[in-house]
Amino acid sequence: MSMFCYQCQEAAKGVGCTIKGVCGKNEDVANLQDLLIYTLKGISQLVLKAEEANVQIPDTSHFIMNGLFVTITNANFDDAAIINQIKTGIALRDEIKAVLSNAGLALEGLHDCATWTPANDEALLEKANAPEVGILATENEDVRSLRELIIYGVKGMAAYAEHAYNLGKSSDEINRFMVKALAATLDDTLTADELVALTLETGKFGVDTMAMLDAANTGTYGNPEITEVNIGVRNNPAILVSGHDLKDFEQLLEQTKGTGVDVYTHGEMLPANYYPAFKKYDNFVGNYGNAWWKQNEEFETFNGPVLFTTNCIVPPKGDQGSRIYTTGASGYPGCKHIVPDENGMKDFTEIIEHAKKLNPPVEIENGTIVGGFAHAQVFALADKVVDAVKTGAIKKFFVMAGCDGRMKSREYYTEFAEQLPQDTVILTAGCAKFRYNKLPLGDIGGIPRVLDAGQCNDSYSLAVIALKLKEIFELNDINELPIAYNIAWYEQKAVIVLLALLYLGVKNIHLGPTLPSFLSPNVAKVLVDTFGIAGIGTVDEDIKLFMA
Ligand code: SF4
Ligand code: SF3
Repeated sequence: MSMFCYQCQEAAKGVGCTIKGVCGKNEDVANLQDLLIYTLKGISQLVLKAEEANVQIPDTSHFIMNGLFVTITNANFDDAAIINQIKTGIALRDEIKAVLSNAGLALEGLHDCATWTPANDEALLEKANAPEVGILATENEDVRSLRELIIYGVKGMAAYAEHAYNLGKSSDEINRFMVKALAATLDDTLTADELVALTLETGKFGVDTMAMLDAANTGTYGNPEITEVNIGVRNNPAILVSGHDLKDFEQLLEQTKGTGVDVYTHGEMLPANYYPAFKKYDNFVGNYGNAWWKQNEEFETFNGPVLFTTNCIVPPKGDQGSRIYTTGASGYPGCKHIVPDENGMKDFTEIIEHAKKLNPPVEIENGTIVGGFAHAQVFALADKVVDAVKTGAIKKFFVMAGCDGRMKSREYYTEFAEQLPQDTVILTAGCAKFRYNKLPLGDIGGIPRVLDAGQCNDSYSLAVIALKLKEIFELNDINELPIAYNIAWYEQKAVIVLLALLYLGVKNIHLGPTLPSFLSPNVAKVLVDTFGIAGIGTVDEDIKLFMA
């Protein structure tokens, strides 16, 4: 076996990718990502030592956050970039060790990840392939399952924390938790019960992180509002922006102003259309295309350059790579990566000049879609929504947040949305929405039957809405609300969203299209017994079950 990865929903054969990732990640990149996580664990162990001894050390929080983010599915395929990050990590780790030694601390009992040092690049690559570095190094499958569940949750948390960081918001408690969680995965004395408790604590910090990002996004760009988003095109050269980072999006809009170059969103950037601050740019045209996995096809007809601010990247087809740019945690070999200056400002001139030389996008759809139903907008409609529930016009809400993906079995979600009774409303967030946000599902007394809160992190809005309804209806338990959860997952941000919902006490979540490969039978049983987590069945059966 040359690699082992089972962190996403498309893990080969529902077990794990062992030769090459279904995502396109090759064995070198997979193993280097494992080594990067290994390096972060070593740093974490030292950070905890410094904390215990009350010794001041260099700040590691942004490095750890970014390192975790780089390893998320479809974020970064660039082996050279990951090697650099590992080297920087080792240097940072050794700097901390020097500070601790100077403070008179005996550095005993450290894990190999905190002591191992590569003599050269070759040794580094060799280490990446070493069995002690990979996921399978933990032999007990239940312990491995819990450790990886925690790590994937923390990866999702780190991604959201980095977007907030880019907008000037961070939290010492959240940063500290990431360190604690990473170090805990090295601790062989922890029992399964303690790891389960840590999993729930991960969910708690997931809620805090999403709340922090929500405050950063809405504090900077205003509260998302009901918006009709144009999905057609104009006849100007244009740039397509994908990923989740709003700060990057704002900087690109600023720099394209008055250049004659239009800007469109793709995939998870669609919700940028809902923010008041971006509406003032008249070169911001709307959204082009669908979820991430259709990008090869849709980038072909878009014609212009594409900027990835985060995941999900699909390996470019043909010469598409020549007009793909990456920034932040994302990366792809051969694609130009744009780095910020010391003030976080990025120069997008090259992309803008590139766009001017290319043809305008070809129209693949036209008309509009509606979205912008984050918490503030829904609260503004609260009277209407509450009335509709009281009169029985709305019988049930379905939270269908999460991710989309390429598996055929995801057609389930389109059919499920189509076949839901007319007196139900879908609450969505994340790229899962592309399975049903263009269906003519109508409205209930003016309330659209699909309410899109935004990106996957805006699942937080859906939780805030649920908690508000619980308060309005004076219920004791969030599970007494007429809300069912049928969530689609793909990558690790969906893992933190799931853990956050579990922490908030939400029960009976259905998760599909398949349950995570990284859940061992025993760990899956704990989730089923304690939280009522279930997979999906057929559309008919599931609708009957949910409506009963
Ligand atoms: Fe396979 Fe998913 Fe890992 Fe890619 S991220 S290697 S598809 S399990
Ligand atoms: Fe989608 Fe990648 Fe998860 Fe942010 S863009 S939801 S899959």
